[in-house]
Order: sequence, then structure tokens, then C-alpha cells
Amino acid sequence: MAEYQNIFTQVQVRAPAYAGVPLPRGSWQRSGQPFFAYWLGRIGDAQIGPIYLGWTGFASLLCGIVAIEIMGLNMLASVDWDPVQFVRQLPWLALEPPPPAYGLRIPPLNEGGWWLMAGFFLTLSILLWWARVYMRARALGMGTHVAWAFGSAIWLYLVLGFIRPLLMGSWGEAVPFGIFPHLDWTAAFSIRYGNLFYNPFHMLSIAFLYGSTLLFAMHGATILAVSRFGGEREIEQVVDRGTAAERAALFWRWTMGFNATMESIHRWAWWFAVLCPLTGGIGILLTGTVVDNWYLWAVKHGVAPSYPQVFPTVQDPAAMMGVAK
Ligand code: 07D
Ligand code: 07D
Repeated sequence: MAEYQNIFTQVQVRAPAYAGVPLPRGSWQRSGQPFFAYWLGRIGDAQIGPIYLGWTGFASLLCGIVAIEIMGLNMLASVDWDPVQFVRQLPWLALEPPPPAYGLRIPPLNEGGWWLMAGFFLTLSILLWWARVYMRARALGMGTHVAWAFGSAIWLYLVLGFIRPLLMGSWGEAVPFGIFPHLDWTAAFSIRYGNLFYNPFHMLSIAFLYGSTLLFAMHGATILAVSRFGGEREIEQVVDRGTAAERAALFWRWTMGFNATMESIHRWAWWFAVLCPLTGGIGILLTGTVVDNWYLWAVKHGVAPSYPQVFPTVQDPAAMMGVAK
């Protein structure tokens, strides 16, 4: 007899298309005739639409398109408007922030001005999307947890590209737009400030990143493992603990002595995810503003050993920076 499998597949139950609850006064109309897509039904809900655009959604998309347009055209210009080279070299192409000499002044367009403009529209787009997430949740009478979690990622994004550059007095401190160029920036940033591994907030951020994957795996696996007992109907299980919740709880109590509840596991997930960019943003904000070299900072605080004087004539380049430790 075929056993019920739920690693890749799910049973698709097809109900009539549902437009959703009535919208409050002053809302836009939802757009699009709902339809069903079998293959999307394999990974989620088969019903597509209707979608709610609203003015924040509309303005966000508009600003996003302007931002991507500025980035794309600058990258295209950098390969002499050759579309083939644009596609071939896309991962290496960049729109760089202004050179440090400009400080926080507005530079000419082709010396970082375009970067500033793209950043402005990208930020506006992200903030408008945040407002959309917040307002849709309110309209549905939901909590605003998704918006605040998104806000945590936006905090890191703003620290990297706006708040820290402001504090450092130069747009040149910010991240370039580009796939590999932003990785080069990340690596260079770590080296410039004496190895980010010694930044305790980077450590915390990593712990929450790894912790998030662990919790996600544990939770996903647990629910799949009891879905044959209706375990994925989590809310019912919270208020009326059925056999699925009981088994899941027992499983963890047996294997590690302690179990989260159907409700509290989501709090664990939310906090781990939120704390990853939240602590990360603190770490980046402190870098170059309060601490100039994380390795020397770690030596000073007994976290890292100093290099032994094996070769007395060779100086640790970090120690030669002559900066606050
Ligand atoms: C899976 C949800 C979907 C999102 C996706 C990403 C864009 C960019 C831009 C064509 C998990 C959409 C991508 C909109 C298109 C152009 C010019 C989320 C999922 C699929 N990074 N980063 C990536 C961004 C920073 C770092 C990938 C953004 C910091 C490292 C992608 C930001 C630092 C590595 C990307 C941002 C940093 C990456 C995959 C903003 C430190 C990788 C992302 C706005 C935090 C990985 C080639 C992903 C990679 C990667 C996007 C910021 C480090 C292009 C939008 C400055 C070390 N980053 N990143 O799946 O493969 O996220 O790079 O802050 O190894 Mg990054
Ligand atoms: C980027 C939040 C912004 C994103 C937003 C989304 C769109 C469009 C499109 C859906 C990710 C915008 C979306 C525009 C969406 C579609 C289609 C979140 C972002 C608002 N590190 N490191 C971290 C590790 C090293 C460095 C965090 C590991 C080296 C720098 C994380 C290692 C050097 C920075 C982390 C490692 C270095 C970080 C990011 C290992 C490089 C940061 C958390 C094993 C040589 C960032 C405090 C996050 C940070 C960061 C992990 C190594 C540099 C935990 C595992 C030593 C400069 N690193 N790192 O949530 O916060 O990012 O640091 O070696 O800035 Mg690191």
C-alpha cells in the first residue's frame, strides 16, 4: 500500500476561488481574476490572486523599477551598451558609490550621483513596501509581526547604506550595487576593520543565523512528521491539543527533555530571525565609528591572543594602523 508522502508533495484540495474578506472603506479594489495553477499548488496554494496593489504597492513598484533601471543602465553603459557583454558580465558589473573625497556632498552623476539616486529610490521602494505589509496586516485585523521582522532586515540595510555612511561622513563608505562587487565590499570591510570575526555582534548575528536554520529545520520536520495526524493545522492544535501536538511535544521531550509549544516555537523562530540582522546592524554601526580594529579590540579584551613575536622585525600590519584599539 502506498504510504502517505509529504516531503515533496501535498494533497491538493480544490475549493472555489476565494477573494478574501471584505476590504475596509477607502481601500483600492483587488485586481485580477483568481485562477488555479497546478504546479504552484505542489509547493503552496494553487489559487493565484486576486492581488491587492494599493497606493503603497503601486508607488513601491514604481520606485523599485526606477532604482533597477538606474542600476541596469549604468551597468549597460559600463560595457559600452553591448547587450551581450551586459549579460555575460552582469555578476561582475557595479554601480559604485562616490569616491571618499566627496564626503556627504552630492557628486556629479557619473561619479556616484547615479548611485545616490538609485539608493534613494531603492530605499523609498523598500520603505513603501514595508508600509504596505503593515497596512495590509492591519486591514486584515492581524498582528504586525511580519512588518516588524521585515523592519529588522531594513535596519541592517539602512545601517550598511545610509546610517553608518552618515556617521562616517562619506557616502563612499556605503555598499556598491552589484552581485560580486557587494561581496568584494563585504570582504574588504572585514579586512579594513581588522577581521569582522572578532566583532561580538557579528558573532551574535551568526549564532542567530545558524540558530534560525536549526529551528526552521526542527519545526518544519516536526510538523511534517505529524501531518498525518493533522499537525499542520497548527492553530487548531494550539487551542485543542490533538494527537499530532501531543506526539510532537512528546518526541522532543523524549529526545531532549524539553519541548516548545505549538505557539511558542513561532516566537522562537521570530526572535531568532529578527535578532540576526538586528544584532548585525549594531555590529556594523560600531565598526569604524567606535571600534577601528576588531582584532586589536579582541586582544585588548582577552578574546584573542596577540601574535607571538616570532619574527621581531616583522610588524603586525594591524598594529601599525596607529588607531584607537
Ligand atoms: C532567498 C529571498 C529572495 C531574495 C533573493 C535576492 C536582488 C539583487 C541586483 C541584479 C536570502 C534578490 C536579489 C534583488 C539583484 C542586481 C544588481 C533571501 C531569499 C533571491 N545582498 N550577500 C546575495 C542582497 C549584503 C552577501 C544573493 C541584497 C550585505 C554574501 C543576492 C542586499 C552583505 C552573499 C544578494 C544585500 C552581504 C550574498 C543571494 C541588501 C552582508 C552570498 C541572497 C539590499 C550582509 C550570496 C553572489 C539571498 C551570493 C549573496 C542580495 C546585502 C553579503 C544577490 C538585496 C552588504 C556573503 N546577496 N549582502 O538568497 O550568492 O538571500 O552572492 O542589503 O554568498 Mg548580499
Ligand atoms: C542583507 C538585510 C537587508 C535586506 C533587505 C531586503 C530587496 C529585493 C527582491 C524578493 C542578510 C531587501 C530586498 C531589495 C528583494 C526579491 C526578488 C540581511 C540583509 C532589507 N559571516 N559579514 C553577516 C557570516 C565573514 C561581513 C551577517 C558567516 C568574514 C560584513 C551574518 C561567516 C567577512 C557583514 C554573517 C561570515 C564578513 C557581515 C548578515 C563565515 C568577509 C555585514 C546577516 C562562516 C570576508 C553583516 C555584523 C543577515 C552583519 C554580516 C554570517 C564571515 C563580513 C550573520 C556565517 C569574516 C561586512 N555575516 N563575514 O541577515 O550584520 O544578512 O555583520 O565565515 O554587514 Mg559575515
